[in-house]
Amino acid sequence: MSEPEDTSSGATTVSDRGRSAARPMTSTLYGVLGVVSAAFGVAVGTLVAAFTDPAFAPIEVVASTAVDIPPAIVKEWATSTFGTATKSIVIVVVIVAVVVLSAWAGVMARRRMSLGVLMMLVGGAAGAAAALLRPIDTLLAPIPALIAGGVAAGTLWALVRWSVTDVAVVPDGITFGDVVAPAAAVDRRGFLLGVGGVVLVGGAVFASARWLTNQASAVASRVATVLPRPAAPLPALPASVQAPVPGMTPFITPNSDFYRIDTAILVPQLAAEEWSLTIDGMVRRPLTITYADLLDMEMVERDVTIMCVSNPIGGDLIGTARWLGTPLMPLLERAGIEVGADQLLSTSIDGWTCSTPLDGLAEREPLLVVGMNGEPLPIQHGFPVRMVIPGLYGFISATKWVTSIQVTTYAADPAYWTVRGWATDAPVLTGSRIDLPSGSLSAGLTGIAGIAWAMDGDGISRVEVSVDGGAWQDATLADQPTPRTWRQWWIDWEASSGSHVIAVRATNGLGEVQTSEVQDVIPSGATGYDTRSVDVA
Ligand SMILES: Nc1nc2c(c(=O)[nH]1)N[C@H]1C(S)=C(S)[C@@H](COP(=O)(O)O)O[C@H]1N2
Ligand SMILES: [Mo]
Repeated sequence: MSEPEDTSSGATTVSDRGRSAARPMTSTLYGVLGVVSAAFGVAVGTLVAAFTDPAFAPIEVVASTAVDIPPAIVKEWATSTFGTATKSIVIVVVIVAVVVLSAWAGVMARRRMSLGVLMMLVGGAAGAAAALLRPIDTLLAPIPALIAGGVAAGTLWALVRWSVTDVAVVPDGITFGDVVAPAAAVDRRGFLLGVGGVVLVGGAVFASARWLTNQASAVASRVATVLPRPAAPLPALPASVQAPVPGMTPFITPNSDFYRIDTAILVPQLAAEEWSLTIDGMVRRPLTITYADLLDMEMVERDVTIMCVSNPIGGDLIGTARWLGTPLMPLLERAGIEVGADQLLSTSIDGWTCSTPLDGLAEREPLLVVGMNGEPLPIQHGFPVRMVIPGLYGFISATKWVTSIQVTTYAADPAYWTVRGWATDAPVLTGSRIDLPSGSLSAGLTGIAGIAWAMDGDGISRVEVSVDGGAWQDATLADQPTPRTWRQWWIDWEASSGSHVIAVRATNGLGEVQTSEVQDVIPSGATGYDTRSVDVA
């Protein structure tokens, strides 16, 4: 197939077209290919190391050995000069060395492909040698560096093949008509697609490696965490908190069944040793504490029910746990809140923000929590540290993976959900839910049972049930260890065959009856009675 002739100018020739399209494949471009190939190899090696031991990642392992090799005197000088930054500085030096050497390998590939490829392999072997010098002797140690070298060599070979085409090149300064020897020219498409593709895939590979490594360290850190005992441990809960109806929801929600709500696509992975919390903003003495500092503070246990504002009527975005943590108020007092502030803006490691009203905060006894039902916080519930504030919906109180608390104003710093139309002041509304009966039912005596809550209304004082629109009857209340947890209730019911509708309503400790007015979850929580239709056989 012949290309369509450009007829706009009689002077245009095929050589002219070649002249304008072809650029020489310069040493610089070869250098770029070398660097891109090496970076890709390092990314793959780092991912491989993430599955074995992140300490064997190619850059890490060379830097670690480099730190160990110099005589003590140099090391001492470096540490006193750079302090704890020594390791990071060595890592930067190693990265610079890899860039320079791989650019050189790329340039060598211009002369002879095998030379560039060989240099990449030698680089990998050097990394492997550094790995073998590590005190941890396992044959897995050199593997990431060897793979990195192999991948870099293969990538260089492929990239050069895609980037180079054998078109005659007219070097600058030579006018048309001179005799030009064919030389390597850039295949622009091949070069850009090749480099672009490798950079994209390499970036994704490296990001996955980093994520896996952090995950491993958060998991390891959680396993290694030993929680302190509270000064005054809570007694075990009496059986009387549980409604004695078979199949009833457990009073304490097991961690594995606890609802999870957050905006995180990947659950943040934060090791306790890497965690710190800063309290600043409108305070007289900003402060930062570490996990060890936190564990040294007064530890208390509290049974608290937390709930999501998005919980629909009858929904299950509510759960009760025995939390272990330290009271937040003493820390805020230490920082010294200035007049004029009206909210705490807490931020998680992944940048989610949460507004908590300062008004009435102290009475709620807010906690910085480290333990949940006798274990370190599960990672998805906020390990290493989260907030729990009784009586406020989670979106304005329960920041997981919390790393910063800024004392500020609503006007200055609106939070994540505030700018999306949700309320700033959202105490938990008194509510109730029917849990039983569930599933198929045959006529006879059975139990109706459920939960009711008023964490912001001094607990539950009464629960009433109505069947088929009949009179409200008082349900029996299970014990409630504190007004800050839900309360279970039950009632006997002689079920006759046919269809029935059950409704429930609760009264809080202040004597206020739950509202029957139906309202959606946005902006400050759903209202209305929970009802359940049952078919009795
Ligand atoms: N970092 C972070 N913390 C967060 C959220 C979030 O999106 N990110 N969501 C909040 C909301 S809306 C609720 S209801 C609770 C839920 O806590 P849980 O997942 O432990 O049940 O966490 C709160 N803490
Ligand atoms: Mo929520």
